[in-house]
Amino acid sequence: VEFKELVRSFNYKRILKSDPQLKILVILGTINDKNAIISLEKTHFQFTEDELSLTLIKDLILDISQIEENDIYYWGVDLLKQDLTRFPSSKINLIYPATDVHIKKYDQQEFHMITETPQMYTEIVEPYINKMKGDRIKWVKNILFDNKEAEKIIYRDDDLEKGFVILPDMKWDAKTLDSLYLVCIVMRQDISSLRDLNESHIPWLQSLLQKLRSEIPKHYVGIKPDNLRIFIHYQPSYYHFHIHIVNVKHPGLGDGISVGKAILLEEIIENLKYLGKNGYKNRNITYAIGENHDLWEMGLKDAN
Ligand code: M7G
Repeated sequence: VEFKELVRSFNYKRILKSDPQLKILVILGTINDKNAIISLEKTHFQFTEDELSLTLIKDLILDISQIEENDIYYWGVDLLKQDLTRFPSSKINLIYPATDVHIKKYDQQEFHMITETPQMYTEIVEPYINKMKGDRIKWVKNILFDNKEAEKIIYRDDDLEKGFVILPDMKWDAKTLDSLYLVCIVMRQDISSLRDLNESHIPWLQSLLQKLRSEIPKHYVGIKPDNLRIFIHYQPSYYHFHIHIVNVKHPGLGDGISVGKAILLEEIIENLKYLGKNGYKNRNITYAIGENHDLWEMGLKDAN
């Protein structure tokens, strides 16, 4: 079924999240009696300098309703010219059918900083990760082995051990360079998370990092190698090793690039030099976790 048709048959249940700063609204509902999540994110202004200098401002701002004025100050709301290709109103994401894990992730919740010890990892987290590796990462397998999103891939190395693909992240509108957001997914399937990295991976990670910095600027004019913030998440939502690549000027969506969630790839490589052959399995790792995360009830809440 077509995306548009699915969205049209969405029945509202409740608001999961409404963020005035990010201008994001996430709504829970149903489509054909199955749970669905729609998120709307207001788009960034895409006018270029050239366009602005050529266009009359009255052609962009179609109407204004004044709120107040005082001395030399005026404020109000306005109606901007909209157009699905050039000036869309918002970016829309749909998850359908949405699982409980999806719903809980977006829902309001309390967050806590916890320190995960190696023991907590083996007793609580590792069994959970193994359980989460099936259907939930189908989209990853689709990209790697089934030509999904193939035309969007900007770099591909099919080597099953060393290879990886780079493509636009689902969070990105695939256009606004200021919010450039790419994801790099590795071919190998033996790394579920940061915990599986050790010193044997250093040369591979170094060459991967170098490829990211050399390949991406070739595809996005104006982006320089040092404009890329390159990091991974712990805990990630998906347990197949992947890397986030974001324009350094983009403050990120929500907690996506916060400390306590995002770790620079450079930082990881540097750490691996000192962590020995068990790598990140040996360390305490401190991060933020929401009470809705399954790991919270599974034992992380009793941890600290
Ligand atoms: P994560 O750290 O596991 O989870 O990153 P997060 O969603 O909490 O950040 C997974 C990354 O993959 C995120 O940046 C997602 O937006 C992105 N992503 C997720 N899915 C399901 C897709 C997809 O189907 N296609 C693409 N291109 N990106 C996706």
